[in-house]
Parts: sequence; C-alpha cells; structure tokens
Amino acid sequence: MRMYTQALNTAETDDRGLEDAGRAAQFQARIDAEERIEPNDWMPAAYRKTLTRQISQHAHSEIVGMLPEGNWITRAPTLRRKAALLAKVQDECGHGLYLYAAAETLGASREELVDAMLAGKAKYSSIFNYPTLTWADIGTIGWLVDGAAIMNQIPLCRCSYGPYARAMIRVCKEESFHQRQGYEIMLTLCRGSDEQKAMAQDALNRWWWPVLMMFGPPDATSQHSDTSTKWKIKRFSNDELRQKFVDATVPQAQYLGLTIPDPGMTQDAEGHWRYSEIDWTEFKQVLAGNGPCNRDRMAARRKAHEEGAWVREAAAAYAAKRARRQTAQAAE
Ligand code: FAQ
Repeated sequence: MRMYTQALNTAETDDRGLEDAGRAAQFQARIDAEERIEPNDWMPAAYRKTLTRQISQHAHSEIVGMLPEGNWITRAPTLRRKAALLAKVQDECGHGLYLYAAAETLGASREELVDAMLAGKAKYSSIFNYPTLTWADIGTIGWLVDGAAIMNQIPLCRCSYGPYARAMIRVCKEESFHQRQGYEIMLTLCRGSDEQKAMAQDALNRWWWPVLMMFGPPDATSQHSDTSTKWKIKRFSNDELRQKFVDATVPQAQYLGLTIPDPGMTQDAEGHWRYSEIDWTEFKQVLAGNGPCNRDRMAARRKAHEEGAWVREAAAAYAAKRARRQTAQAAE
C-alpha cells in the first residue's frame, strides 16, 4: 500500500537525467545552509537510496525489537511492570510505523520494504539477535539498548531529511521514558536480594558488548559515514556516539553498584572512559545471520506477516470500498 506517496514526485520523474552538477551543488548548498529537504524537493538518487536504506532498517529494528521484550510480557513480576512493558512494546511498534511512513515519502512502498527484510536483504539492528533470559534483561534493554538508541537518535532529530527528523522527535521522547523504566527496574533489582543483584550483573555482562556494537562499525570501516555526514544525515560518527554513550553510562552503572565487564577500562585526562577492543568478529557473525537468535527472529516475523495477510487484505478492500463510495457521493 502506497499510502504516503500518491501525491509525491516519483524517483523516475525527479531524478531522470537531472542529476547534473548544478543541481547537486544547489542541493549541497541547501544542506550546508541547514535547510530541510522535503519529499518533493529534488535530491540526488544516492541521497534517496541511503535514506531509504537507513530509515527502513531503522523501522525493521523497531518491529523486530518488539520480540525480545514481548517474550516477557506474560511473565512480568507485577501488574505495574506488566502495564509499563506492554506500553513500551506498543510504543516500539508505533515507532516502526512512523518510520515506514517516513521511508514511503522517498518513493518506496511499505510492501517492498518489508519484503526486503523478510527476504534477508535489508538489515535490522544486531542487538535484537540476543536472547532475554531473565527479568533483568528487560531492565538492561531499557537502560542500555534504549539508552544507546537515544544517544544515536537525538542527533537524528536534526537530520537533513524533514520527515525522518520530525519522526525522531516523538520517538526520542518515548525512548527516554523507556530508558527510565529500564533503569528503575535495575535500581530495584540492585537494591533487592543478593540473587536479584547477581541477576542484574549477569544481564549487564551479557548485554554490554552487543550494546556497544549497536553504534555500527568503527569509523575507519564505516562505508556510509562520509556521504551521510556530508549530507547531514549523520551529525556524529559511530565512534563519537559510542564514546558519548560509554561516558554517560559508566556513572549510571556505578550508582547501581554494578561492574562493567571490561577490566581494561580507564578514564583519560579529559574524563573519557576508554574501553577495550570490541570483538568485531562477533558483530560480523551476527550481521551474517549467525547470532544467537537471528533464525528465531526471522521465523517469528515471517509467521506474523503470513498470519496478518488477511488483515492487510481486509484493510485494502475496505479502503477501496470507501474510495468508491466517496467518488459516487461526489458525483451526486
Ligand atoms: N546492526 O557504514 P555504516 C531501536 C550496517 S534502536 C546491524 O556505519 P550507517 C530502538 C549498516 O546498516 C536500533 N547492521 O552504516 C529500540 C551498513 O550495512 P548496509 C535501530 C548494522 O548507516 C529499543 C553496514 O553495517 N537504530 O530500534 C549495525 O552509516 C528497544 C556499514 O555500517 C537505528 O537504526 C548494527 N548495529 O551507520 C527498539 C538508528 N551498524 O545498510 C526496540 C538509525 C551498522 O550497507 C526495543 N541508523 N550496520 O547493508 C543509524 O543511525 C545508522 O544506520 C547506523 C549505521 C549508525 C546504525
């Protein structure tokens, strides 16, 4: 369903043979002047392509990201925890929907974007390929995964592409609630029994390194960073955001009385926490589909997509019926 693209210029009409040096220079001048690019504005085909890639992968991450936490909704320890977790998981679904809508303004249909993910051609965040073994994992996801997401997404509120930047504003507000609910779960566990504190430490041990990988490969090997920085899609590099996240998180772990599983970590003269080498082989393995839960996640999404086919068909049939009725009424 091409809900948002009907009134927009298509890639064929606005990119056709017009990508000359003059237009590209004008486009870059608009970016440099901090102007927002909107769906009907001329844009280089590569800008459209990289944004469609990033926004759709971001959307897939939100949707696949519902699975690890969804696994704990029926097992949350109290009614209050259950209500908050349910609301958080629903928020993630909403984020996926705003992001698909933002990607559609670039001319791709929702169907083709989702199909690319289900076919394994489009990525989603590596972090959602790890299992949630205990209740402390739910606290850790809110604290660290949402914490990392906020660090990455606050600058995206100033991204050069209008629909993406605007979607990020609401997403970030909701993520900050998620981060606090996660931290509060951790605080409760850390102030609880020895077993509860050990459970919190174990979750931190398992999630720390995968969370650092969320920010993407090191700058030296990040293939899209140069162009995305030039186009002000990215305002900070992968390593810069990773460092900001580590610096913000160390005092939070200290307050909880938890130990970050990196004995080599030291604070430099400027106050930055220097962490040890990340195991990029693990990251590559997860991206290649060999993480602990990749197969389960893809199977769950394919099943949900197949089981939801009748809902999409019913919605499309109803939309067609309404459109026919409106045309008939307009003709009266
Ligand atoms: N996982 O050249 P770069 C959330 C890929 S938060 C998988 O550096 P770029 C909230 C990258 O796509 C998580 N793939 O790429 C939530 C590229 O491959 P490609 C989602 C990764 O785009 C919380 C290749 O590696 N957030 O969902 C990862 O300049 C709790 C080379 O990398 C976003 O998507 C990774 N970690 O920078 C939900 C934020 N890192 O596309 C539920 C928006 C890199 O050529 C529960 N995205 N790759 O096949 C971004 O800011 C950027 O895309 C980066 C990567 C920073 C992720």
